[in-house]
Amino acid sequence: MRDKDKTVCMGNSVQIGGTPTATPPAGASISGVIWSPLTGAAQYQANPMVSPSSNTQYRVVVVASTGCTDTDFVNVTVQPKAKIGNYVWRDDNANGIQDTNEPGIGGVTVKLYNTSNVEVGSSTTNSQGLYEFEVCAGPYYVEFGTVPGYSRTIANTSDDTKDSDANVTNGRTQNYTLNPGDNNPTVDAGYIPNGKIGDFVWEDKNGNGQQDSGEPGIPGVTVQLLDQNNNVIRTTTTSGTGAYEFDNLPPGTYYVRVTPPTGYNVTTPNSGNDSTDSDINSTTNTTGAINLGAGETNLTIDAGLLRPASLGDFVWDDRNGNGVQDAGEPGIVGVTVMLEDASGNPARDINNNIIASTTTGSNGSYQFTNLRPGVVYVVKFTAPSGYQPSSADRGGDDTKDSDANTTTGKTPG
Ligand SMILES: [Ca+2]
Ligand SMILES: [Ca+2]
Ligand SMILES: [Ca+2]
Ligand SMILES: [Ca+2]
Repeated sequence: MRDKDKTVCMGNSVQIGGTPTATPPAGASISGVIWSPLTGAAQYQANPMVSPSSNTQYRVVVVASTGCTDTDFVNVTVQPKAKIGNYVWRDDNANGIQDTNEPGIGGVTVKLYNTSNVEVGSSTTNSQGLYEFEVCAGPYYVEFGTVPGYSRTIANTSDDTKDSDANVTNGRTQNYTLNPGDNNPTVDAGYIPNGKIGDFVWEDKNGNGQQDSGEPGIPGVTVQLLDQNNNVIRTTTTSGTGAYEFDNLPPGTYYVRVTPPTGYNVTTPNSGNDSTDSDINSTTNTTGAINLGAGETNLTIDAGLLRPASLGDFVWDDRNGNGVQDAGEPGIVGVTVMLEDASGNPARDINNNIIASTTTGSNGSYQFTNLRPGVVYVVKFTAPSGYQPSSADRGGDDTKDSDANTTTGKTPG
């Protein structure tokens, strides 16, 4: 009756017996069964469950109502469990390989599934990063959980005994077929400490490209993080103090793009100390490539924005010749006013375009807008025929005096 023999995984139960096949003598019936070495009530059942800890031969005696007996045997073979493990580690150099000095990570959730996607075991790594499941033979896969502040490293790089086997996205491994008694300690997962990029968008009031004391942060500015393919992967806005941060970043190449709010332009980038300069290209509003290492915090990625300045305001008929705008002295219409730079060349605006000259309006007023803060502008007045500039900087009130040099017509006087 060898076909009644059974195989069972260590620790599991198996039913033995089947339907008793002994044929009782005519007119008799089977009155009972006695199994050994079972003890307790189960030994009188036709089909008891057994869970032997080693290979066991069970004997069954079938007793007929006439007192006749028949004896049979069932062999139960106990298969040892298989082991699968064993390591979760910190892949500091992000190469997907367990290198010397890269430590284990404790407390990581590890689950074992059968190939019907039923969870058959759950564990956490110990303080050395080790885990192990002991299971019956079969096909399985392992799922490694998430670790706050870490990303999974690349899987299946090379040497299976030293690589990571967890899919970067879902933490799952391939299927492994375990035979009785197998031990597979190659199922590992590496995690890379995440990094951080930040941190500041400010108004570069003096236009020097550096964060100077008294230059405020700009709140509510849109900041985007781009991956190495220039795809936007995150978007944030600056805080009330102009700060921003992208955290939990795996190592890699990134770009940061800032959208200047209406009325703002980008200041000159890479002007001096990197921790306090602006890193945004004024054409693309985007930084150069930022290569972020594993666990690296880079808070030097800042953006200085400029608000265009304006300049004016008045050409007047200084009737009493005292160089001061007195009551009753009218503006002069149609005076040509132009801006030059410090070298006497035509001045450029915040967008680097040459600024056209203007003429004073009906009340003698003029204004240049869209100027770049921090730049020296020289105002040049061309006196209409019959006029010449008053003496400059008289009367002690710059809001009411004349600023043009009497010979050149240029400021300062
Ligand atoms: Ca490594
Ligand atoms: Ca491996
Ligand atoms: Ca500045
Ligand atoms: Ca910088």
